[in-house]
Amino acid sequence: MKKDLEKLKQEFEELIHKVTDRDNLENLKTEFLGRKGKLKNLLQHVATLADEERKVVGKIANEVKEAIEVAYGNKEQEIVGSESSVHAQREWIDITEPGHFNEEGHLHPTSQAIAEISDIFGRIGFSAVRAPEIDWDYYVFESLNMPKDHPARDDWETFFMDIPEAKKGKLVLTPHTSNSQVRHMEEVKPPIRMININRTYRRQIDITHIPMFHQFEGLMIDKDISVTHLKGVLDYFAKAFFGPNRKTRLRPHHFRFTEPSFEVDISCEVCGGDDSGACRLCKGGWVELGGAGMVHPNVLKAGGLDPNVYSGFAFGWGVERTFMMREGIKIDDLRILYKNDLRFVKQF
Ligand code: FA5
Repeated sequence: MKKDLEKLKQEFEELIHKVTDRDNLENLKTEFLGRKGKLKNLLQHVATLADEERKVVGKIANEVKEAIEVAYGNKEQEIVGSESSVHAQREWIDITEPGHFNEEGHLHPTSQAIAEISDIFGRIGFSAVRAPEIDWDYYVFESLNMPKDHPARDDWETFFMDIPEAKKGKLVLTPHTSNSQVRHMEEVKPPIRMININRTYRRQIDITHIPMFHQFEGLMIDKDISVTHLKGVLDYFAKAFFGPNRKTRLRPHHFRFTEPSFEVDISCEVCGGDDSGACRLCKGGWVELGGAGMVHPNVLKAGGLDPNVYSGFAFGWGVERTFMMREGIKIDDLRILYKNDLRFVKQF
């Protein structure tokens, strides 16, 4: 039996040598040390041996069992070690390698311009308001002293909603932001300093016109407001937005809702205001940005204000045109702003 035990130990040691994974290791251990294993099997007649011999065999059996357990333990360590090194190799990361960054978007140039315009006017106390983008004919035209036959009220210029007329007329996709004027006067009493920036719509499309564009409307009303204040505010804006060397010019014009009315020009960034006509961009030193004027007495009345007490000015400029005239922008076709071409948008 001693020999058999020795052989068993040797057999185990030979077999364990070839084992490379946990499952086979466990199976081998069960095969030798399990309840129905080889060692138990070998020792089943030990009780029939004489006392002396039983002690010796029992001692050897314990030594064999211990040796098998030690060999098992060592193998287990070995397998765990090799498993973790395989794992480490598979999962290896180079912490010095530069990471992958998600591309960060940014605001569209028009939105950037809107934020900047609001901020510039905010600094001189103009509070931002938001008049409806779809509004009644009354606020868009009628209350602004525009007669029924005014060309802007024609279907070819303005988008009218296809729904029945109500008390304040048809519903209109606002073709300008001036609908904010009487709306604001109805809500707030002077002194008024407001800026309304919104989307506007017209039936126009070419290199300087788009059907959906943005305007910013400024309105200031108080006692003794004059053209000088208008000029001061516009100059302040031009210098803040375009830079200290730019100037504005008021050119006589006609709007139904202002009297007197002006077109506002900005000195050309390319020639710096050269009036010789040599500049290819502006042909005279100035570029038109929008309209302005002193609020018409009829508009003040529509807003519930007495024109003998109050006066004010208003202006309405295109955001896209204003942005386009910024130093270094050099956009020669306004439509590119809304073509969703990332190569263009990413430049700003
Ligand atoms: C008006 O819309 C007046 N409401 C402006 C105003 C307000 C005058 C307050 C007096 C007092 P006008 O139609 O000129 O004016 O448009 C003003 C500006 O909007 C233009 O100078 C231009 O910058 C911009 N604009 C007009 N139509 C378009 C268009 N289709 N695409 C892009 N910008 C446009």
